Amino acid sequence: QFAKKDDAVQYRESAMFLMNTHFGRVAAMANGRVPFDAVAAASNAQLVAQLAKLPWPAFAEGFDGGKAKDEIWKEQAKFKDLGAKMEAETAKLAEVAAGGQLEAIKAQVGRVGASCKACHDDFRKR
Ligand code: ASC
Repeated sequence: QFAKKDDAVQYRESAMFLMNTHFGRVAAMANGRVPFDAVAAASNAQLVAQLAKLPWPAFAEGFDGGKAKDEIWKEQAKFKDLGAKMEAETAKLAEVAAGGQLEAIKAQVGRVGASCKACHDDFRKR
């Protein structure tokens, strides 16, 4: 899938950049920074959930670089578990956002953010 290491790094960074962009749109509504728009929240949350599936092949053995800590490849079980949790929380966000209830979206935005942070705390260089 990746011709060279740099392609894998660029791919996963691109996927996470897009996740940040679309999650940010939902989070802005959850935080009250922009008015709640249920259709926009649902479509952006759906994108986040789809994008969350993308980064993993780009973290295969040998694709060190970017802000990735070596711990990713030394603590594979933990990394995969945190990644799977993030994916599950984003899937839940898409489901909740489809329901259109702002209070539920707020709660789930918090869980998604915490799942991003949990992995970054241990596996992303500062
Ligand atoms: C984002 C982003 C993260 C998370 C995290 C939440 O938009 O890029 O890594 O939210 O900051 O705590």
